[in-house]
Amino acid sequence: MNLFLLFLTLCLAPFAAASSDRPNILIIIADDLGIGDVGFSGGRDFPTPNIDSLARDGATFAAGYTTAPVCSPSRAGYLTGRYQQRFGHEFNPATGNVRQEGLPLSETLLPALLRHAGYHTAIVGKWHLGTEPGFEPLARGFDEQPLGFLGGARAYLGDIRGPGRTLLKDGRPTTATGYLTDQLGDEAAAFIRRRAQEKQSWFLWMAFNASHTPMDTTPETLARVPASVFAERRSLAAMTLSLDDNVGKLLRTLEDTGQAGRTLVVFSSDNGGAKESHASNRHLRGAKGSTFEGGIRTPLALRWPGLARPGTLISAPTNTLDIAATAVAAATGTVPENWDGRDLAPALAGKATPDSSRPLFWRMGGRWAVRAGDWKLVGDGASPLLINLREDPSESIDLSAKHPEKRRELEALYRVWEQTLAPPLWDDPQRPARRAERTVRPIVLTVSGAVALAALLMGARLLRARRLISGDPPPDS
Ligand SMILES: [Ca+2]
Repeated sequence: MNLFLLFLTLCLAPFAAASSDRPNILIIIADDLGIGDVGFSGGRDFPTPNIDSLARDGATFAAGYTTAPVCSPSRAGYLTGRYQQRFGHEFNPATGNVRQEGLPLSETLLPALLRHAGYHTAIVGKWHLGTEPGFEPLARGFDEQPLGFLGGARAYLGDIRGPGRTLLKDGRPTTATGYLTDQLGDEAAAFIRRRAQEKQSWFLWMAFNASHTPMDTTPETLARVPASVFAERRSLAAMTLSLDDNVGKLLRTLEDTGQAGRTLVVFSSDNGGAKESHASNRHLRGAKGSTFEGGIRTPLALRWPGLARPGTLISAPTNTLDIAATAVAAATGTVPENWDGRDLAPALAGKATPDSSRPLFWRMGGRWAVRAGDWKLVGDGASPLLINLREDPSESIDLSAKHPEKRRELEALYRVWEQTLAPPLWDDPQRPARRAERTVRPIVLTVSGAVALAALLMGARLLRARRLISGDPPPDS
């Protein structure tokens, strides 16, 4: 136990015996969904009534953000309440069947803090924060793992096994019995039912891998996709219908067991919608992997009976670090000093107005951004762009020349923040591909280059086709 936890244990000892006066906390995190894939944040082409009910019965965030445009660093930030670059977790871990260390052991995670505050803690679903001994969920503050896997991607059909992919129950291999999203939902619902018998408050990190690739669906959900959804997006729609069904399963279980009124429920994605899965970021520029809005904005809703009135709208830019801070404050009454988020409870209760000008930051290698108020400086290409998001939500007009003082101001904010960060602990596993993207363009100008590129693309298509046939998921991302 590190010194911080020891200190916390001593401080929170009086609360540990009975925590039923504090809300249960259910954090639902979806994978690679954009704001156009969920009804409450503007999705229109297929219904998500259960997810939308959280927004209707609670609060929505007009500018909800993740802290990274890809899976693992986003989750590292969410679960530590700190910008993940502060401890070097800037990139995804290595891709494929590689065992790798993950979220540094120096960091104390939200479940560990909640457990020390007397909560019973559980994880269902995707981890993606390390597969080596000592880095798994049960070593990082979770009391139980009803069902999950350690990697960043996994097939939804079939009993696929391998490092990061084998389904686990409390760290031990177990069997896939059906469509993965349904099996995860069933195990989470069973957990909620079990905990209804106990006085102790609980925390569940419900990490669906839907709707990350591979785009596995069932005939039943595909048949429910409206005819108007275009062909390439139908698998994403079916997977998201299943996700919504299973969110509904959890919400009904809360109702049926009398726990809905004392459970804080949050829904978000882990990064913006992915192009390859035909997710939708609506009018936003960019997609998963980018620090333009399409890579970092998320549908974000929170239901907190007795605190947030139905239909509450928070306009101030808000990120998942704030959600983590709100959760830990709900359980312990305070937010750790070294956390970056703010407790949203006063704003949700209508007792305070969040500071809209507070700067938010992003960095993933050469891709970075800072937002303060309506202004954003984004470096995701050759030259940083100065954007006014109120006037230009699609980030198409660079105002650097028109407002050089604003550009200097944002750049200075960013540089100061960057001084507080640690060097990345590992390299970007996607970097060789990105380097290839950059170097391949001039080759297209020559005949031999065109032939080489065609061969490369054909090889990639064949590899992808083989993966789809074999049910082998693509590299973690
Ligand atoms: Ca993701």
